[in-house]
Amino acid sequence: ASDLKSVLKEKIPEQQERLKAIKKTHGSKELGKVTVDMAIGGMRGITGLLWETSLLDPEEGIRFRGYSIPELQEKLPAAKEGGEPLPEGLLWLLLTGEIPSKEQVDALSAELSYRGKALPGHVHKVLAALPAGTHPMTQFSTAVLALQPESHFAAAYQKGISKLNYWDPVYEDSMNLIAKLPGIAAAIYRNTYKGGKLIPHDTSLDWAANLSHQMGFDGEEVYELTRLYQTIHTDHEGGNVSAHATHLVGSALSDPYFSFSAGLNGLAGPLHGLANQEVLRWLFDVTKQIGPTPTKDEVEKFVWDTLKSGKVVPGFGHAVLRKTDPRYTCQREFAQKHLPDDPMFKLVSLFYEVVPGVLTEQGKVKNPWPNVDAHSGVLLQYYGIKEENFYTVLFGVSRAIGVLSQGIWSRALGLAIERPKSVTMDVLEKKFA
Ligand code: AMX
Repeated sequence: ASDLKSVLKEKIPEQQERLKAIKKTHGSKELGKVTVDMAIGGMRGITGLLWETSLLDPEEGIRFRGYSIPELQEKLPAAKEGGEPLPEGLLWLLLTGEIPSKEQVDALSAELSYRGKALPGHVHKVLAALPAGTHPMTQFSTAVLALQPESHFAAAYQKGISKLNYWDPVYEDSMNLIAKLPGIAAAIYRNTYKGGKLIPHDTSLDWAANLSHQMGFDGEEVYELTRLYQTIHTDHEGGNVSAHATHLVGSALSDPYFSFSAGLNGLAGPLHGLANQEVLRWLFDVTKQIGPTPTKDEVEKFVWDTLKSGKVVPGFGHAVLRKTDPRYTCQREFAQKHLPDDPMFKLVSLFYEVVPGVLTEQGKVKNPWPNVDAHSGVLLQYYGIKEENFYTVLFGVSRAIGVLSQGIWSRALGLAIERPKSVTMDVLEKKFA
């Protein structure tokens, strides 16, 4: 068998056995301890989730099924010789643990193209009914939820599907949803910024190029950026807000439409996915206040002013990472290759020189280095995607690939409904009195 679903299906029994064996031999062993600080501090440092598709190392950054970003750029099939990876290849890898061949990726591109061809008419009506000025992330989450009536899983559950087969309709829903996201995102973009004139899906293009094309941006370079962008934003292990929200809601056996819509609502927060929008606004503030080519000293003062006014420096810091995000680094390399003289790229580079020193001197942050969101907006600007409050939608399209892949595995592995214990302040005071 060489289609994705068959390859995945073959892998499920061995992984079920593997988990059973881990539970049997290690089930009662301790993974760590929980302190009061952890309960108060966003559960930081608690290891309490199973997430197969990716793993984050604080120093090295993300690995997808064991592969770093530079390894993926080398190993995953590209649209053209030596080009950026196709996100369809990463989807294959996340679901199966195997690097696909170019033929397998091409077949998956064609399958997604087929599944994603048409958006149901009512989704357009739902979007049109929202008031003008509705944030693109609100539109995005609403559109995903509007697709929920198509859920195969919800229908199968109503008919009484056995838990052994949950993964199958969850797979169908996830693939249908991933396939439709470029069309949804592009419709939101065209409605919000381009007068509502939609551009039809092009069946000759891969999934990411179709996203760019339907938004109105054509050309091999912007397609390459979209492929890279859509590959690197997919997954960042299980505890970040969008992944965890998707996982949590899915654990109640809410279908992929419900659970991914929940993940998007979390991604819309300024401390998480909305940071890419905030970075751009912040860069514009600098150029507005100081001019297009600020000096190092001026930037340093601007960063201090941001901190002193009680705001965060967007695009810097991370809950788990302790080094420069490799997702930042690969975008920087893309910029060095394709837009080395762009003034906005130079400004971002200047911030890379200045901000870590200031944050270190301030002495509060655990990680002074830039994350993925510090760089993405500047690349999009360069290719004409100027509307920064749309950026988190592009992040969300990519995030679907990671969190829905894990969602399929969560059902295949029979993971439990999430229900951690909470306490009151009263309990804490009495317990340690
Ligand atoms: N600017 C200013 N202060 C910051 C900061 C930043 N970039 N990053 C952390 N801090 C502050 C925290 O607010 C906290 O202050 P407090 O003690 O007064 O509450 C203190 O430093 C310690 O925080 P931390 O342990 O280093 O970080 P965290 O795990 O609590 O938070 C994160 C992580 C990402 C929310 C935080 O670094 C931040 O707000 N960064 C800016 C927003 C951003 O870029 N978010 C995107 C992250 C990547 C993503 O999810 N897409």
